Amino acid sequence: LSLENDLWHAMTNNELFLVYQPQIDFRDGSVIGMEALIRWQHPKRGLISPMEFIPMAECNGLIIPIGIWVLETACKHNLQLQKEGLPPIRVAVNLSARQIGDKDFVDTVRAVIEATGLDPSYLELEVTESMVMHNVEEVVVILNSLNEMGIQLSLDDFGTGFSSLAYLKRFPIDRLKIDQSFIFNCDSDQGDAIIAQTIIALAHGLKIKVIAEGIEKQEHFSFLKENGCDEGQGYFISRPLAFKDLRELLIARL
Ligand code: G
Ligand code: G
Ligand code: MN
Ligand code: NA
Repeated sequence: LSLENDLWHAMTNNELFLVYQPQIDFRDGSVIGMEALIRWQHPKRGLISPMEFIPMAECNGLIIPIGIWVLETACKHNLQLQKEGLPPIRVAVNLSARQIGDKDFVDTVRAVIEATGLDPSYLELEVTESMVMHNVEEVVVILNSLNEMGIQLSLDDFGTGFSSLAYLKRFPIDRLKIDQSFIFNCDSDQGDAIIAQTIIALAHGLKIKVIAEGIEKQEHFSFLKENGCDEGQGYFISRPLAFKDLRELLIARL
């Protein structure tokens, strides 16, 4: 009867699926990446948000097999696009704390890369400040291994956690993701505008890329483009899409 019990069967029953939100390059508007976002189509309760079941999976350990499934599915889908001759793009996968903390994590990622055959530079892993600020020394070793494999790393929800800026230069991070809470009013609130501009300057000072999320309207888009943000995603550009719709969007943009 419980949702948690149902989650044990969700993967084997094919109730989990991924949607993909396109990410664009501000210089020319081209799609250069996509973020994989998990969904659960529950047979009785309908569509369930990851906000509801990911914390549950974190708690009972199911996040480990679910996380592997997400990684495999995202890599396979991305490779499928490349095999169809579409311009190669990255796929970003969200991680949770328990995955990074799993002693087999790096080996698992390596195995998925080898099994699928995706060029690791087209895989991006998203971590949050809170995930990496625990056990900094251990996390640095793990992130360095992933970086050496050629995988890209991004720091998600940047600006909302408690990160020590001193650690930023120790992590082999390729990209900061400006949290959407700073984007919503970046065109009207002076404080949010300054924060967004400062994160862009920080990233560029560190010689890494910066992507904005939660771009919902033209004003957000224009503000970020004018302020030198490298990349962006949000409903104004595209909602997260089923894989077949994402594929059609890419073909239509050829
Ligand atoms: O897509 P959106 O609503 O609804 O996602 C809600 C939250 O769930 C976000 O914090 C997002 O990072 C997280 N999330 C989405 N997909 C995954 C996933 O595959 N793994 C993990 N760990 N978190 C995810
Ligand atoms: O925590 P993370 O940044 O991974 O989660 C991204 C979340 O933001 C997902 O729930 C995704 O569906 C949602 N999202 C994507 N684009 C927009 C947007 O333009 N506006 C809002 N409000 N949410 C968005
Ligand atoms: Mn994310
Ligand atoms: Na985020």
